Amino acid sequence: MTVEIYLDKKNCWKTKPFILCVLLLCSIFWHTLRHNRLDTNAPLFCNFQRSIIGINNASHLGLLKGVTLHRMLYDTPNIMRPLRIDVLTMTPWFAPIVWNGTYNSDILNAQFHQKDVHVGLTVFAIRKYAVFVQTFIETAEKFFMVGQKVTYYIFTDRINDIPAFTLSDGRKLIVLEVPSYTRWQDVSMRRMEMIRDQSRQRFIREVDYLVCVDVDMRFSDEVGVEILSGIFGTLHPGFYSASREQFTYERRPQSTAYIPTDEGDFYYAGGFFGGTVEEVYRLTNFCHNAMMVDKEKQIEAIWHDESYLNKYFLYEKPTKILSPEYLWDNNFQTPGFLKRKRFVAVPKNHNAIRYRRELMGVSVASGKFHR
Ligand code: 4GW
Ligand code: MN
Repeated sequence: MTVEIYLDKKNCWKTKPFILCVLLLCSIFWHTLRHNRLDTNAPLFCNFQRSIIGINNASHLGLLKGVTLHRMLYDTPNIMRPLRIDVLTMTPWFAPIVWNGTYNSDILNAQFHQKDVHVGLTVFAIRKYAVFVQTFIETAEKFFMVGQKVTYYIFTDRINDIPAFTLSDGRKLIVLEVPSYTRWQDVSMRRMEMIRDQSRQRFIREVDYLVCVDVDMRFSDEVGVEILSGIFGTLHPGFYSASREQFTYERRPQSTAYIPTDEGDFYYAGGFFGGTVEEVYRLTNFCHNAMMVDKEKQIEAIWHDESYLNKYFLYEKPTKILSPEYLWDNNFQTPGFLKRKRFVAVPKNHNAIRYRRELMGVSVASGKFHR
């Protein structure tokens, strides 16, 4: 069937504005697709190459660069010799668990360099937690994603307390001013909402992967691209040997974070998760919405954002899991299988650094590590 468009010269002035309108609408639609791919209702597109517009369309294949092959020298993998026999290195859903000795950084770095990957590291420093920023950034410069493109995003209500840093090449730091909350539980939980909002507004245009961590920490060994994957979580250092009934999941069925005692894989830590911007958006959007549903019902999950994170990971399984090497606390005795401590809790004087007791929703400030 052919469609003929007949333009009557006399009435042409009537159709022209119509065509212009259609063109304008098309261009607005196109622009929205490109820049607002994280709209809650919009479909999510694969964003591995930011340089390429994010719609799966055969015409984009033509924009892909040709493949260049690089020779690499390293020890051959041996089928008869597993790299670790003392710990679980693969989940039943085929997600690797990252331990020292299970991967080759040279291979991984080469792969990620070829893809020109850009990593965002988000951290919150609200109120007195601003004091942790200096050590956090200084140690990250030594150990976090060395040689990769990195942007630090510091969310704070105290922009004047964030010191200036000299950063290595390819790295930058962005301070995002955010409100503080009266209750400390909200300070911790609202991180989900703020990461979600910035994913949509900023991160999706600026980075490929996000790594979201606590600030009261120091890097003390390498944390590199081996952690990156679609969506990853970290084994909590207090629960790697616990049974599923012992995990401190939310156990009240009224809460959206509820997990029954006959379910659960691992107990994941709230202080270290990440993935592609799209996947982190999905996770943080879920957690924030679940918290809001609970807030309406005047219920709050036992371990706040960590409980909602554990609920999400139970049904949306992480594609990679970081061992406790990536989130350690020296209050625990070092087990024999722990070969490296890459990211370690900075001891804090709870009375000096945390909210005053009368401001807290619970009677005593108890760290999540000491239950
Ligand atoms: C009790 O008074 C508080 S204050 C508990 C958390 C507080 C807090 C947390 C804060 O005042 N300011 C702040 O920026 N945070 C952020 O939330 C900060 O990034 C911190 O690392 C994260 C989680 O809190 P946390 O490190 O104290 O939690 P745990 O004990 O599980 O490491
Ligand atoms: Mn912490």
